[in-house]
Amino acid sequence: ANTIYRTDYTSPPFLIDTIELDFELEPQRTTVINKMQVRRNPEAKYSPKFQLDGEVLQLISLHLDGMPYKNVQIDETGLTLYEVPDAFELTITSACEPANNTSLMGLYLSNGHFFTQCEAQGFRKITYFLDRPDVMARYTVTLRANKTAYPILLSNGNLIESGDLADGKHYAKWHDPFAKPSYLFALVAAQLVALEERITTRSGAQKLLQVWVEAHDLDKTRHAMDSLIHAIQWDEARFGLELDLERFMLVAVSDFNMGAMENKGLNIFNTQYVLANPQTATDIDYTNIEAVVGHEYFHNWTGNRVTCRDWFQLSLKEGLTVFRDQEFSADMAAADAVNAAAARANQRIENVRILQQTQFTEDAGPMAHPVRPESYVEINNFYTATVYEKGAEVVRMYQTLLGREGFRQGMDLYFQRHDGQAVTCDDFRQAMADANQRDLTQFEGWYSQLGTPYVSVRTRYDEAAQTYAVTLAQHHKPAPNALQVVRAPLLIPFALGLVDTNGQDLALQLDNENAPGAATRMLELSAAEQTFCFINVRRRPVPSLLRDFSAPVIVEYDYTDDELIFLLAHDSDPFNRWAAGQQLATRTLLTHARQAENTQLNTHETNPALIEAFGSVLRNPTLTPAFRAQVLTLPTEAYLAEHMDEANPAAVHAARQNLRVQLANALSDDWFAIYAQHQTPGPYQPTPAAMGQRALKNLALSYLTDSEHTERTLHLAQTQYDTANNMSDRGAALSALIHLGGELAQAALTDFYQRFENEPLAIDKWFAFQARQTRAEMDVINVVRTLLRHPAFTSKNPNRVRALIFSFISGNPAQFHAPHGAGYTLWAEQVLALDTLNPQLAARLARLLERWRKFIPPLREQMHKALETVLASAQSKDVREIIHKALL
Ligand code: HT7
Ligand code: ZN
Repeated sequence: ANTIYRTDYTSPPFLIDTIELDFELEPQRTTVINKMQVRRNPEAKYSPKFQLDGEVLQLISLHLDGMPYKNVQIDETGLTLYEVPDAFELTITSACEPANNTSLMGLYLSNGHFFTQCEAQGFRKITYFLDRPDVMARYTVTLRANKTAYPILLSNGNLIESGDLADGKHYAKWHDPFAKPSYLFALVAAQLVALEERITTRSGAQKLLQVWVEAHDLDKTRHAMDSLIHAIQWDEARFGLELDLERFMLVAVSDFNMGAMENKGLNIFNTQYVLANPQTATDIDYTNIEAVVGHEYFHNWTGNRVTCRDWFQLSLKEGLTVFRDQEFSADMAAADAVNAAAARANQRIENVRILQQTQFTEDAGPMAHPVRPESYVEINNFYTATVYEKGAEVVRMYQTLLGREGFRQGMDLYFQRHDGQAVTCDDFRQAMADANQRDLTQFEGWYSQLGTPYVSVRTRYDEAAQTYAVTLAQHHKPAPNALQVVRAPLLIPFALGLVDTNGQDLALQLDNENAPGAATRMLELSAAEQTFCFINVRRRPVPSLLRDFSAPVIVEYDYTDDELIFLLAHDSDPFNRWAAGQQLATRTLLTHARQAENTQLNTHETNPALIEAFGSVLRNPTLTPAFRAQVLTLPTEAYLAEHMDEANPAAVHAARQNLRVQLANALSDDWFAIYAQHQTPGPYQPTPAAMGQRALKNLALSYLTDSEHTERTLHLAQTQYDTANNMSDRGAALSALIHLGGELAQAALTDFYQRFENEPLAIDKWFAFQARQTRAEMDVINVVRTLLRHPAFTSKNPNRVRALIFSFISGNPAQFHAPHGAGYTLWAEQVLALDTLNPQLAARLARLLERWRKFIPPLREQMHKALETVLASAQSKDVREIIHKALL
């Protein structure tokens, strides 16, 4: 298949200033009349031909300046027009088949209603166009459809006309005043109702906000609306950015490949990221909705007003917008919290946990790529943790280096320079540099180099001189598959503190300074190796390294267990306190995993120091419940397997389960006490404080299911299941019952299904709970196979596929990687089944085996066979690109 290279970029030879679209919406065959004003791009190389993108379209007619035009060639990628004038009007009539579109890209049906998804290249499945982000046009869209079946007709921008037509049809005409790339086009034709609010923005303008959903979901829209209002206010306050349209709409759709889409003025959301009431949504759902609603809204400026020149620049909008949504969530949590710093730290821990689990793994595997990739076969495969999560860390580093004020000035200059343009990551970096009069040339490496950088740290205390020298050296591990060899030192902001033996931070003074300064120092590592010498250090301190995770790197430093325990107890930086606990647990777990591999794991062997350190955190009333829950949550099995030389999921599971049992039994009095103390009586509240209480209480319940107090725990779980007034508690209780097994578990599963039969998002949870169960005596692969035949399972709904299949493969590694290899057969079957139905989703599933080389030989060999099986039959370029790279 064709590989597209970043360095091959050329400006579009033609520009399209306006486009008028006229849709005759019919499920089987929708007709689209597309009238465009086209002109040569004065800044591009002359091209004798005009090529338009178009896929799976039936061309009906083509007119140039009102006359039929015949000098055209058509193939499966689009149209080529020859000998066109310098400026002209082109009218193309074509048809597409929404009812047969299972890819969920372009125009498709979900629950019988029309929706679109155009990013990245779906618009070409709707009509012929220059489907690339640097062609920005003004859209006027007329929708015609049957009024009874599709009473609501929506598109981008402002409604300018609507009315009835003959034959029971009606129409609506929309105009978007802002020029936009085709990937931001959207339409919806459906039977929906809306929650509405009117707000006044900072400049005094009136805006209409709508959250459109199916009628039975109207009671689940309040939280999304509140999140939208908060996002609008936050962007005004933090970045001076106002909503620029008269109305802003969110629409929920059940069949959707990703989380949501930022179409101009008409954001379309996976129902999972809009719908919430206490009965159906967990605390995590509430948190995610706030983040995703914020994320899509923030794209209105970072992505829509200033967009990407080409898809290699995807992180320009995604990294920046993830950073913005992370800051929004942190500010929202801090605003509501008694301890704002703790609330922020909690957010940071959550973000970094995801980065380390997903992006670090990606960056060490065959799909490793820079934040600004160099090439792709299928762009949909590059909506990755690297582009999003590492991209957000890269943006965060500007703020870390330049300060909040400096970062804001950089943002202001970026909008001043580039509003209405399609630009590059370099343009963003230049705005940051110029606004702060700082040379950021070296910072380019963060965009162009793949792989997670390592920073190894050496320290030397000189008692006589009372100095403490910290040497930082940056290096990379060899890139997988020799993907990239050229490396230059990066500019790494490295936050450091020195903790005195009494647990207090030292005021830091470098050898070239006159007086001591703050307790945390932002060192700038710009060379391969640098030494920083601190003076007036009276005792040997314990270094607190990379505070608040100031850069997306892996720190190598030989802490003793005692030092980690000390930091866990005393570090003033909550992030590093958590990180110390995780490092301590990881160390113990990896040692035990190695023992388990050799069947030497003594299940009675304890690590008393670790248990005592965790117990102290658990009992410490000065720490927030949310933070205690973070510390007591052990690293995932996937994370641990990634840290073995050769991943052995069974050994990791045995080790982790063993430590859970130890923590459960040794601290059982504490867990029972915590469980009793952290109840949240009264109506459900999705506040950070209440969420923290539930997180810790439900963690206690989960540990207790692994304790020897089975009967007592069973009683707690059953009572919680029966009396819960919210999904967090009911879900946690169900999961506890499943873990304990037996008839009560079966009864609870049946009850849960009946209770939520008409709530697809809750039924997704029902599938996921079963797929993730880890009871040793359960053959979960057979549970999954049985569930695949359940009437409520369908491969056409991505949420259902993710709930059952993805949850099993990523959430249950020990069972998925069972030695008989049946998990891999299931994987191959499902990838191939999805390959023709929904290539984008199939490729995401395919990626779950890309790290096959990392595993122990018997598993590796079976995975290899499964990959070969898929390679032999896969059709889509999406899946083929993944398998091909995995096998390289
Ligand atoms: N910008 C969007 C990315 C996206 C997408 C969304 C839905 C379906 C397919 C998609 N392909 C790409 C989502 C975002 O980052 O905000
Ligand atoms: Zn985004």
